[in-house]
Parts: sequence; C-alpha cells; structure tokens
Amino acid sequence: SAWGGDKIVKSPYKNVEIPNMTVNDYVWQNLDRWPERTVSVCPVTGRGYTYEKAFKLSNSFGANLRIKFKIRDGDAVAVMLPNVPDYPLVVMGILEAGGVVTTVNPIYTAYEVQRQLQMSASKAIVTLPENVKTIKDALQLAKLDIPIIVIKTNGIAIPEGTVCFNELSEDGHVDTSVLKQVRRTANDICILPYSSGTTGMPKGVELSNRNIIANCEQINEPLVACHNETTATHQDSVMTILPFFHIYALSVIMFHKMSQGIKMVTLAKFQPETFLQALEKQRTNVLFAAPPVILLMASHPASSPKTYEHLEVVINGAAPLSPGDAERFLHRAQRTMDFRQGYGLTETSPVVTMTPRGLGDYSCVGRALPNTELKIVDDRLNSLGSNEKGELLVRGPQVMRGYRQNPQANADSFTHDGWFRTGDLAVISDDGLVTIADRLKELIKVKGFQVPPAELESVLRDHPEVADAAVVGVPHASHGETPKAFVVLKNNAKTDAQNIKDFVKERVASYKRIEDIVFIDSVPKSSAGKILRRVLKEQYC
Ligand code: AYL
Repeated sequence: SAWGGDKIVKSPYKNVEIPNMTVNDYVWQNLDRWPERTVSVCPVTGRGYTYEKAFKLSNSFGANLRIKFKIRDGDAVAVMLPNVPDYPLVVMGILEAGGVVTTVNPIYTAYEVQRQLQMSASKAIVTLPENVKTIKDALQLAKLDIPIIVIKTNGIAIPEGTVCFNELSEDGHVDTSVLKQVRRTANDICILPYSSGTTGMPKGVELSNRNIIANCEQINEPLVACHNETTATHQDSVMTILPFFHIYALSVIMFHKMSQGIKMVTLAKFQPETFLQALEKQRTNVLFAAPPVILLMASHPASSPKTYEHLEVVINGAAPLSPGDAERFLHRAQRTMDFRQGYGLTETSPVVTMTPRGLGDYSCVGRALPNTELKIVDDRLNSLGSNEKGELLVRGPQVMRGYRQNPQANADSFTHDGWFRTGDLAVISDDGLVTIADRLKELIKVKGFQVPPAELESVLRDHPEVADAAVVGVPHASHGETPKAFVVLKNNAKTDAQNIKDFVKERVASYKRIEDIVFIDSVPKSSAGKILRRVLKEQYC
C-alpha cells in the first residue's frame, strides 16, 4: 500500500536531487549540447530562434534591463504577451538581470493590468504593439510611469512613447558583464504569478528558483517523464498552445523543455484550424493540453488521423477532464498514444501528481511525484484513510513560499505542520492513485482559467446601482464552468441585467464575463459575513 501508518501517502518514486542554482543557470546548463537546435518557432510567421541565439539575445536584454532601466535583484518585471517565439528570450532576460517575472494575460483589460502592476510593483512591462493602449490606460489608472518595452514582430514601427525590445536584445551592442553583479540564490523568488487560492482576490504566488527547478526534476522521473533525449539526430517537438502566462506552460513547457533541448512550436492564438494544421505540419510529437483542447480534438471536423500522425504523448491538466472526450479523441486519432493527466496548482509550481505511462485510466490524476507527500483530511483537518473523500493536502519542494504580503492567506493555506491546503476534494486509492472529486474552494475555472468569484463580486459592487452581489460557478458543457451572478439592487435602481453585464464586460477579460444574472433581495451570509455560496447554489442552480 502507498499509505503509511501515519495516514500519509508517500510518492512511489525515488527522491530526486534538487540542484542548488537559479532557474536561468538551470535552463542554460546544457546549452553547449544543442546550440544549433531550435528553441522556439511560430508555425504561422516562421519566426524563431536557436538555443544559442536565444541565450545571447536574452543576455543583451538582461544587461540592458540593468543598465538602461536600473532593474535590480528582486525587482518585478511584467510580461504581457501571447505565445510568441520571443517569450523565452524575454523571461530568461529578466531572470538573468536578477528580476522577478510576473506574467499578465494579454487579453486582460486596463483594470486587470492596473491591479497586477500595482500589486507586483512592476518596474517595467514587456508587450506587443496591440497591447500598448491597454497598458497606457492601466498606467493612467494606477498613476504609474514605467517603461513599456515592445517587441517588433513585423517590421512596423512600435508605438510612440515605448522602447523597442529588438534593440535592447541585439547581440554585441551591450556589455553583458554587468550581469555578473546579480546575486540571486536558489531560495530567492523568480516567478510571481497571481492566483486567488481558496478564497478572495488574486494574490501574488511567490515561487522560488528551487520550487521551479524541483518541479522540473520531479517530472523527469522515468515512469512519468514524457520525452526522448535530445541528441545529434533527434529533438522532441512540443506543441505550445497553452498560454505561457499561466504557470502550467511556463514551468512544464518553457523551463522544463528548455532544460532538455526540446523545440517549442508556439501558437499565439487559439484558432482550431491553425492549431490542427500545425500539429500535422510541424510534426510535434508532444502536446500539453487542457480539457477544451481535448474536446476540440475529439469533435472538430478537421480533426483526422492524419492530424496526429506524429503525435506520441498527450498530457491533460488544469481542469477536470471528461474521460469520454479523451476516448473520443483517441478514437478519432486511430493511433496508440501515451495519453496522460497531471494535476496541480499555481501554488505548487505546478505539478503535484501525474499518471504513469500506460495506465490508461482517464478519470484519475495519477500518483504523487517524487519528493511529494499527500494527505486527505476532513473539515477539521483530521486525517482520513484510503478511498475516503476529503480535502487534499500537499507537502513537497514544489510548494510555494507563500502569498506575497498576505499573512492571513498564508495562515489559512498552510496547516501548522507545513501542509499546503489545495482546496480540492479528492480520494486516494490503496495504491496511491488520486482522483479529484470536486472543488471545495470558491474558485471557478472557465476553460482551465481562474475566475475568482470575489473579483467579479468586487466589480459588481462598483456598479453605481448595485448594493451587493455574490458569484458562483455553474457547470457548462464546453467551458467546464461559467460564472453566475446574484445581484441585490439599490433602492429605486433603474438598471437591468444587460446594463450590468456590459459594465462587467468592460472591466474583465472575456472568459470572466457573466452571462447569467439573478436579482435577489439579499445575499445569504454567515454570522461572520461570509457569503453562503452553497445556499445560493442549492436554491437557484
Ligand atoms: P491553477 N483535474 C481536475 N482539476 C484540476 C486538474 C486536473 N487534472 N489540474 C488542476 N485542476 C484544478 O492554479 C484544481 O481545482 O493551476 C486545482 O486546485 O490555475 C486548480 O485547478 C489549480 O488551478 C499539470 C498541468 C498541473 C496543469 C496543472 C494545473 C495548473 C493549474 C499539473 O501537469
């Protein structure tokens, strides 16, 4: 049995060593084995970089961040980009400069960008021309003035009042010895993504170099690994449709694949035909996916056995998979593939469990990675046993240091003996297979993306005619879940549902939009003032 007498589930795998270094040193450590290999390429524009070129350009960019923009060790730099092939150069340059990367969703509105720039105290932001207007609006809202660094991708001049990334990263034009001043160690923070965790507004998740490197090493365990070694005659190629701004792609794809000399085929937009064509034409053999991608491959008319001729490994994560979709996809592909699943959170860098090769069970999320311990507890944190349903707790080197400047959230998220509370309801079998049963936390996931109810409630309460509001997630056929709002209007309010929807639409990214509003007289709350979401769900959903 995987269970110890102490009701702790240990990983079945041998512990891995975690090298004591920074992520940038880790990623580049084997550079001399594959300098001429492609690191990233866009199948639509053909733009891309070799490993050596990416290293050199990121060095120049990093040096300029220190010289021209006075970025110092620990300063946050925001990255607001779709999956362009330059993404790894930008991220690595920031890390080499000693900075901390905070990734921003490129479809965020000015309100959302403003909040993240303020909370992270970002000293600069890197983006594309089409996002400059949103960023300028955000800086105005925040009364901030930071440099906007813009990547020139098609020869067209960059907007006025911005700095050109391509000039900052040009090789040989800057003395990169300034990078020797950087003093970053394994325990320093390097990535600062935002997550709401179990409750409340998005919070900065402090991930250290050690957290990220641990997770890269943990997924190298032979029974869960999904790659062939890069050699003189072979290079794996990964389809990168999942956004780099989310920790799943940033960590599991970018950092891990670069440490292994793998090629990333980057797609900036989720267009079904382009994606399916690229799978076929680019001969990608590995695909990391979320449930909407699996659904697309299972059902799109252009999805055929030819599309998947080169595909060997598919890994799902980020939200509950429908096993039926997995089966329908495999049936479409007419090919034996290594189809697996991972589970984790932004707070765990992200991978906690992974299904082993050949398991063929699409309803579970596999076993604990090396160096990782699990526990199932009831609502009083008492340990439960195998096949008993309760909250999943995690201990391991991939677990974040904590939420930035938020002692209350940290106190709520960790037990006194150092276990991280996932807020997920799970069951673990005798032999250590984990099945996620439900989400205990208030977080809503739309197409695998976080939609924190507290964030939408705060937007709703900003509406001049709204007195109070509560938001819950309801099941949705293709998105997994969708937010549903309960609104209490002020006395004599003249507004209607459409007006409120439009108000929200202006302030949040498209996947957070509210389609369904119910007007109620008062929001049910506990004596402590906590919204009783379950009451709303039971009464109206
Ligand atoms: P966040 N099945 C069901 N729910 C999942 C799964 C899964 N395979 N993976 C993640 N979740 C839910 O921070 C769960 O509720 O990180 C969890 O608490 O955006 C929440 O998503 C965390 O959301 C991988 C690939 C982990 C992806 C990830 C997910 C990172 C998502 C490991 O191999």
